[in-house]
Amino acid sequence: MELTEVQEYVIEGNAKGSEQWTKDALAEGMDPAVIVNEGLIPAMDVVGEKFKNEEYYMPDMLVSARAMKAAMSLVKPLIAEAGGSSKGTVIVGTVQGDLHDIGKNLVSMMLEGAGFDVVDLGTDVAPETFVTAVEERGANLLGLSALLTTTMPMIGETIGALNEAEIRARIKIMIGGAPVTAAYATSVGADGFAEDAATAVEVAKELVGD
Ligand code: B1M
Repeated sequence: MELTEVQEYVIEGNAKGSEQWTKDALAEGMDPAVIVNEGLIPAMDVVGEKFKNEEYYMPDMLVSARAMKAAMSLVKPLIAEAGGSSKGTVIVGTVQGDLHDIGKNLVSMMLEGAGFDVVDLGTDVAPETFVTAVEERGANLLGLSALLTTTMPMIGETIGALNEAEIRARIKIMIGGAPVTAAYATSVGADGFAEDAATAVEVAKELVGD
């Protein structure tokens, strides 16, 4: 089975196609991580390019996102299953004002796969909601995702809210998302930055001292 086929299904927004292709690929023994990293993610990059070039509009991005999610829902349990005993609890969420969740969900999935317990707060998460979760969940790590240059400052706002609540020292913070950089992470006082889901696992392990 060719990975270009599932890429096409995602690019054209064919959720039934991407789901069936993924079912067949898994039945043939394809590695779920290969499906994600070499099939689904590159396809979303093409969708982003098309949007930038005004070949695609919002509805096109949405149907592609749906096709990606249909495939991801099949690989997620398999990646999570590989996990093993808990390495600690991670709270993850996309910052306030930002509705992008595909990357954040991938990071969650890979963290679960690596043996972390993940508490996913979803998208458009207010700084106070992160503060409450850190206070209540006893987590060792907080993961903040932002996909828009306009919502990136909410990472700094969230870290500021943790400082104000005097609980910043309780938790390590990892950040990521397409516009986020290592330099930005340093500038807002995050403990770590990861450019993709695989690196997020490495950084998370380092931050919790695994
Ligand atoms: Co939006 N969008 N979008 N969008 N969208 C982008 C991000 C954009 C780059 C497209 C473009 O112009 N080329 C652009 C942002 C420009 C900018 O700010 N610089 C953009 C825009 C402008 C918008 C709107 C403003 C459009 C509008 O309304 N005019 C709007 C904003 C809505 C909002 O959030 N308030 C909008 C809406 C949407 C949809 C809802 C239609 C949909 C999201 C659906 C969903 O997520 N459920 C959507 C999509 C699908 C995209 C693109 C095409 C794909 C994003 C994606 O899922 N990528 C995107 C273009 C692109 O990035 N190629 C685009 C695949 C995913 C696996 O990668 O999310 O980068 P990514 O995650 C990676 C890494 O970044 C990293 O690991 C992940 C896996 O490797 N990572 C972390 C992510 N979070 C991490 C956290 C970590 C560590 C690593 O630690 C905690």
